[in-house]
Amino acid sequence: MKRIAFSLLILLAGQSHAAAFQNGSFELGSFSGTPAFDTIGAGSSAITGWQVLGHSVDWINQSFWQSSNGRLSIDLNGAGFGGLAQTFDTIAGQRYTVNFDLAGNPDRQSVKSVAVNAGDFSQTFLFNSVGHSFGNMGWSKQSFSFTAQANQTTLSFVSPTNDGNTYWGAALDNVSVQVAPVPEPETYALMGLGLLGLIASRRRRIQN
Ligand SMILES: [Ca+2]
Repeated sequence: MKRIAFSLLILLAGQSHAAAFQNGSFELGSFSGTPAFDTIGAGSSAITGWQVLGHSVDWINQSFWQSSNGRLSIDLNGAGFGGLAQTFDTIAGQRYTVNFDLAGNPDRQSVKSVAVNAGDFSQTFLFNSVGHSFGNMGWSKQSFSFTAQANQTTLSFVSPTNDGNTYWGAALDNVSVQVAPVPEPETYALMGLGLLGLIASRRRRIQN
């Protein structure tokens, strides 16, 4: 009985600290709506669940430019190079898939870049805003997977400060995080074969 009560306590304690990934579409928070975008400075938590990094970001209403999901989206460069980060609960060693929609501020038609980090994953994504407009943003679907290194993971999207897009950055919307699908048995078989090959080549090297 005592053991059950203790287990329950652990379960409840775990739940009270739970911070699931949230607000991936940037619809929640204290958006003023006047004018058609808010410039949100570093350290602000106006956008529910997200921390603003770098200088600032613009939080943009669909009356200014087309969003990809819901009413609001992000220009990662506000009044300077900015970024967003969110920390959420993960299981160490578990693989997750992140999907997001990427575009770029068409007011300055150029290639936008965004450095994306989560767990063991780090990559710069590019979007060319040439030929796009506020009414035709050209939102593109992006996806990657990462392995959680701890029981919390920080997902960040940061504008590199050297791409010349100071006030006209990459645009972001519709971020989601899901547990990655388990690989098919065939994939495991291939991974096993690869591993056997590696062991064999090691053995050869040791013998030589
Ligand atoms: Ca949105």
